[in-house]
Amino acid sequence: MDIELAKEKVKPHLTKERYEHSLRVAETAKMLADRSGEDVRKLELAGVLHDYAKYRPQEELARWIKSSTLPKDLLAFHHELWHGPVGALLIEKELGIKDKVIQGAIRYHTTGAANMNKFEMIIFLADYIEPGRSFPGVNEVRKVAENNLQQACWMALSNTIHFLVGKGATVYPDTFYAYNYLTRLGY
Ligand code: DGI
Ligand code: FE
Ligand code: FE
Ligand code: FE
Repeated sequence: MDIELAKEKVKPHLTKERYEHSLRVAETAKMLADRSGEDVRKLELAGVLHDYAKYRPQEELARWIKSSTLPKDLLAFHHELWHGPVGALLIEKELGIKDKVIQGAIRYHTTGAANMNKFEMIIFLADYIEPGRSFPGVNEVRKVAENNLQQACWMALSNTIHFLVGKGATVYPDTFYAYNYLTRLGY
């Protein structure tokens, strides 16, 4: 799909702020792609599309999880985690985008996953470090992301786990798997 068409398709589903965030994620992903060898056009598309399902009603998101092959354990965790996996499904059903690489990156953009590929790491990180973000520690992640995607992902995952545990929230297993995987690699 052409990038301008993707923007048109996404826009009515998002708030103005969320749409602008999505454009910044796309730009940041392009920047991170520089020396990665990844397909820049595809990364831009994934960035534009990554929050496609963000504002679907909770009941609709839950229905898609129940009626698809998506993991049912998602339903026992915070509904904020549902828009990635469901978004990956809906861009195929509603927009006809069947690209498994784009779908994988959208699916895991919130939780992360063990053994993420470079494309998935770039979208995961772009969502975390786009210029509109101001999490504590985000500047350190921005700096590291310029040279080391795996280390930057490890930092983002570690920050998020600390943040969630700090407020007594649950942490989805994929977030731990992603963290553990990169920790074992030495990051
Ligand atoms: O959709 P966005 O707001 O752009 O960002 P996102 O899809 O990364 O959502 C992130 C939020 O999800 C963040 O505030 C933390 C929250 N969250 C809740 N449970 C978990 C979680 N994030 C991760 N990685 N793992 C969880 O288990
Ligand atoms: Fe998101
Ligand atoms: Fe994120
Ligand atoms: Fe996002």
